[in-house]
Amino acid sequence: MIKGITLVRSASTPAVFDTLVSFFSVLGFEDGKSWEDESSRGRPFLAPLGNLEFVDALAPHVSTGSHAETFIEVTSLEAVRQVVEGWLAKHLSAAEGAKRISATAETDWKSRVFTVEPIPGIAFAFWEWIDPLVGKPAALEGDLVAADMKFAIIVARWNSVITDRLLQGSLDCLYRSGVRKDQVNILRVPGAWEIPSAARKVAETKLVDAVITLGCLIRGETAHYEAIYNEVARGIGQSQQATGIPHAFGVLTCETLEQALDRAGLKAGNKGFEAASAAIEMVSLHRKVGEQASQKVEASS
Ligand code: DLZ
Repeated sequence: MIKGITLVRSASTPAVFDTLVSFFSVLGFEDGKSWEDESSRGRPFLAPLGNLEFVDALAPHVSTGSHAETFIEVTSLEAVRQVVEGWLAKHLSAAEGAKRISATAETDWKSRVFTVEPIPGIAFAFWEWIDPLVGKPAALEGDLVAADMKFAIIVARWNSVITDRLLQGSLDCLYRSGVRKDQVNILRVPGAWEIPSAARKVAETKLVDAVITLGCLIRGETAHYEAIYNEVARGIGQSQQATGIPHAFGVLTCETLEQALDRAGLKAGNKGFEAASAAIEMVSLHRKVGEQASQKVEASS
């Protein structure tokens, strides 16, 4: 039944309102729907989680000097601090800015916190758990560090105006994640139909950590669209199962060329980038599962 919590804070003047809006706008909150009527205006800032917390006796102890009523939990306190310092430097003198932000301090509830007063007397506390896994269900997750990974990219020539863009997206993702050119083997095949065979051949060599498959089928222009699509998807899946090497699926299935363009970097992201990112994550996850298994074996022997 309960859906969300809105804490309404009235700003004492329009200038205070504008300052608070300016400050919160740089912090990465999701924008809510602004509203305005004859006598007032509002600007919501949305957070993924919220809770209303009553405290008996003392408020959470924060040894930072300012008394904050609003505590904002973050996942990268140092990065948030940099953004806050940037905002202070832009709006205040260095001496005044330094007075408005506290040092980052450890709390007695296993967290780190700093407070900041974008308006004198209105303090916000930003904090993060020292152990980033607190409150999360224990789960293994791959990360996106790929400096020591090798990839094959299988790219179909058919609809190359699309698949070339997917390839650029994949390479962009790999290079930004630390992969060097010599760690990427690009294989071109005639059309999507040929992707599974090439994917399997290269995966069987075991010389790559993952295979990224890129192609584009357009329903209106593809005879036996369903038959081709099903076989391509099945073949890529089978190659992944049979070889144990992660295969990322970047084969677009679109109604029109326009839709394909949107998914190849125009309006709806670049599916080549997403496929490469999924490939990196899966290689990382495979490695972590392997490490976990060998630690368990060591522990039991
Ligand atoms: C033949 C064909 C058709 C009609 N459409 C597509 C398509 O939309 N996308 C694609 O990647 N390939 C297409 N092809 C080519 C087949 O995938 C295959 O390359 C040829 O049938 C040769 O085996």
